[in-house]
Amino acid sequence: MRDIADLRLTNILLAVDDEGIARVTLNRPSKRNALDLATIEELIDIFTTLPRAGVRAAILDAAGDHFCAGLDLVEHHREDRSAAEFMQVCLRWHDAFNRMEYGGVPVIAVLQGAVVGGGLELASAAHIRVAGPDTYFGLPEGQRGLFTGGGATIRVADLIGKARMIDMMLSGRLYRGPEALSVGLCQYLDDDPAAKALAIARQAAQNPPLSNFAICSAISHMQNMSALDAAYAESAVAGVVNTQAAARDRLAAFASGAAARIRPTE
Ligand code: 1HE
Repeated sequence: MRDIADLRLTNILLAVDDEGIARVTLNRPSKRNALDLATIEELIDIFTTLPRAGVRAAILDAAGDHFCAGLDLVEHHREDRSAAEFMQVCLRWHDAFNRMEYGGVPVIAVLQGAVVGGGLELASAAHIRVAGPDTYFGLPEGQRGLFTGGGATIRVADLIGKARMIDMMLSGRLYRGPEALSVGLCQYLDDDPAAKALAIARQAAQNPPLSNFAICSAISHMQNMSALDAAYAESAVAGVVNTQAAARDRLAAFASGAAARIRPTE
C-alpha cells in the first residue's frame, strides 16, 4: 500500500495533523490553481491514498485569492488535443473526483474567490462546501466554447438542479453570497471559511471511521441505484455499520443516560 510519505507532489501540498485531519492544498496560485493534467494525477494519488492511510477527514483548500479557475486552458490550447485524447483527460478527472466522493473520508472544501468551471466540478465532489464573502461560482464553459467534462452534469445538477445549471452555462450567470447558499452551491457561508471548515472536520472526525465511510460513500452510491436497490443496499450497509464494535460504548452511554442529548445549543 502506498503511504502518504511516498507521494510525489508538485502542484498540491499535503499535510496530516495529529488529529488525523489531512489538508490538501491546491498550490498553483500564479495560475489561479487551474487544473492541468499533472494536478489531476496528483489528486488521484492523494485520494487513492488517504482512505487507506487512517485519515479521519480532509480539508480541500487552495493557495492564493482563488480556489480554482477550472481546466488549464493554456495547456489545453497548447496540447491541441484530439477528441479521443480529451475524452481520456476527462476520464482522469472523473477518476480523481470519484475517489474524493466515494472514498469514504469526509472532504470539506474551503472556497475563496473564483470557483469556476472545472473548479466548481472539483468543489462539488467534496462532501461539504464552505464559502467566504468573496467566493463566487460560475460555469463559463459556454463562453470559452467548451462543455463541462469533470462531472458537473452530474454533481452540479444534483446540487442546484438542471435549470439553474443550464442558465449558468448559457448566460454566464455567477452566484455568490446568500444567493449561492440558498441555491445549494455551498452549505456554509462564513467570514472565516477556513476556521469553519476545520471545526466541521474536527466534528466529523469524532465519528467512528466506519460510520463516516458509509456516509461518504454509500449515500452517493445509493443515488445511482433504483429506490428498491438503494433500500436493499442501505439495509446491508446498516447491518455492518450499526453493529460495529466502535458503536457499543456510545450505545451503552446513551442507554445509561450518560450520553449527550441531541438538542440545539442556543
Ligand atoms: C489560467 C487559468 C486557466 C488563470 N487555465 N491558466 N476557466 C475559466 O474560464 C476561468 C479563467 N480564468 C479567469 O477568468 C481569471 O484568471 C480569474 C477570474 C480566475 C482570475 O483573474 P486574475 O485577474 O486574478 O488572474 P489572470 O490575470 O486572469 O490570470 C493569472 C494567471 O493565471 C495567468 O497566467 P500568466 O502566466 O499570464 O501569469 C493566466 O493565464 C493564468 N490562468 N486561469 C490556465 N483556467 C474538464 S472540462 C472543464 C472546463 C472548464 O473548466 S472551462 C472554465 C475555464
